[in-house]
Amino acid sequence: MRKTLIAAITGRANTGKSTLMNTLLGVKISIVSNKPQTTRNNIRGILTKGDIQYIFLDTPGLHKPKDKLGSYMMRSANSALAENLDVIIYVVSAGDRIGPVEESIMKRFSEMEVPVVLIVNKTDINDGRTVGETILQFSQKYNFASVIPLSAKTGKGTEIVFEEIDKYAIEDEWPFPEDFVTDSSERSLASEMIREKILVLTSEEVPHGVAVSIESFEEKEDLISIRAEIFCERASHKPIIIGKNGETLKKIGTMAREDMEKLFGVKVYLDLWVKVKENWRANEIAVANMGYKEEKD
Ligand SMILES: Nc1nc2c(ncn2[C@@H]2O[C@H](COP(=O)(O)OP(=O)(O)O)[C@@H](O)[C@H]2O)c(=O)[nH]1
Ligand SMILES: [Mg+2]
Repeated sequence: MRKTLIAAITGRANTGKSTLMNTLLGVKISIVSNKPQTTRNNIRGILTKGDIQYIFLDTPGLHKPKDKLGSYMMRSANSALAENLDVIIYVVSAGDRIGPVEESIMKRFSEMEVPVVLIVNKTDINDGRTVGETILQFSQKYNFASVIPLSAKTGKGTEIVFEEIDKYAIEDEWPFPEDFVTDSSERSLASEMIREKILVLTSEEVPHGVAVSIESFEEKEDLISIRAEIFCERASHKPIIIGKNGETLKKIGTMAREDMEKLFGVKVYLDLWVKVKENWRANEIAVANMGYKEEKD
């Protein structure tokens, strides 16, 4: 008997939602960085294990949007909660306090008829007391279906997530083939891998103003040849991304290529170009042109 389980992963920025999804899947499809607002789109991670096909929705962190890109991200995060979910996975970091973002999300949960599992993440860098206090605080505010302390980064405790969510799976045909890990296109995965390296290797406003566009993606027998353009929102950001003697751009390319080769299982040739598109994040049309637009069937 085949079952499916649709789970949205939600919570504020930087709590480890994408890390958790990658760990649960056993493969990295969603990018991770120590900067808030790394994830811009909802990303579906798919895992077929035993008789269950899990569909995890990784979402942008909930925050107060400051520009058109931020508004798009919040619409994505909110639309995930409007889907036909079997369970919600709410991720907080151990030590987090309940602020307005948490208040409003828990209020939203109370208006939905979906079980919510609370994940208290980052147990590897917090002591038991901090973890305990976080559990206590959040449990007093909302009646969670279960509470799981774990480390998404080390994987410790993550197997319990399956034990807790499996019971919400419903009898259904699997929507995706058994070996699918995501329904994101290879192009969009490639562009995300590049963006992740820029997030990791540059700082302050530079990475937040970056978008990556895949200009060509050619699959040859045992090689994928990719040409990508990196758009930054200020002329002054361009030399930062390129770096002294082109070293930063070279590093971005090498690291992104290694990730792609792991994910695609073939050699990748990557050609990167840096361009400037002033203030694109503030402009609705530019944001949509960068690929951040609502999916329409
Ligand atoms: N120490 C520790 N760091 C974590 C853990 N999970 C995520 N992180 C880090 O927290 C930061 C944000 O992670 P990310 O998955 O991008 O968070 P998201 O914004 O909620 O998707 C990154 O630097 C991760 O490496 C964890 O369990 N332990
Ligand atoms: Mg994320």
